[in-house]
Amino acid sequence: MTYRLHCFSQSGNAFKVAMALDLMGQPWEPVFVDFFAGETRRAEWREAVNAMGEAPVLEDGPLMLSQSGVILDHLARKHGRFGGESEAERREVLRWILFDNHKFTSYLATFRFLKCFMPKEPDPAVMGWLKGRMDAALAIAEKELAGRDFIAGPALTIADLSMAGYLFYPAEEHGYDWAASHPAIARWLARIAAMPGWRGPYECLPGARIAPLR
Ligand SMILES: N[C@@H](CCC(=O)N[C@@H](CS)C(=O)NCC(=O)O)C(=O)O
Repeated sequence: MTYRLHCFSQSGNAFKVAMALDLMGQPWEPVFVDFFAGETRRAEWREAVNAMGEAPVLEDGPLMLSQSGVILDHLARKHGRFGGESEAERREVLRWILFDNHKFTSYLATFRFLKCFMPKEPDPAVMGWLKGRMDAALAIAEKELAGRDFIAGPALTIADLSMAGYLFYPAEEHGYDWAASHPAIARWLARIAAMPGWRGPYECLPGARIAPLR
């Protein structure tokens, strides 16, 4: 069975799921979501694909799954990969995925979107505030990863894929040179990228790459 992933190349949330499928060796095909043409805001798309108006959505046969954390958990359980080995590890995985969705991806993705893809010049006060929140969340990850190889335990889990999703985009998009500013994060990203089957976001997701506006 081939999974169908509704996605587009700029979506780090979709990239989290694409990475999981690739690293699990699962066949999948992309279904392009024309996000920048407003597809996720259309009533028909919300009716047919996701009432929350968000990518990614994973089709697993009759199942239509949304929220990258739910999709990652579904895949980890179904294929017995990257979900943590014990109850304690599984709790850690969930803990970091929740942290990622609230404090990590949320600020990074919003900052990058306003910087790169928003035609209107963003408010510098908003960007400064987002940068502060991003730096605080990154400092937490940097401290944790200085002491171990993966974020939720001794081995790669879906929590790593969730946290790392947006960090794999080019420096010109998010503005960080990881090796210079966050060396433990840089080493962790290299560890993930060395996993068999790994591809970058602009290699595996559909839709033209857009040059950052600023
Ligand atoms: N928590 C969600 C976030 C999904 C999300 O924000 N997706 C973006 C694209 S990366 C989106 O479709 N946003 C539409 C919108 O906010 O209107 C997840 O992890 O899947």
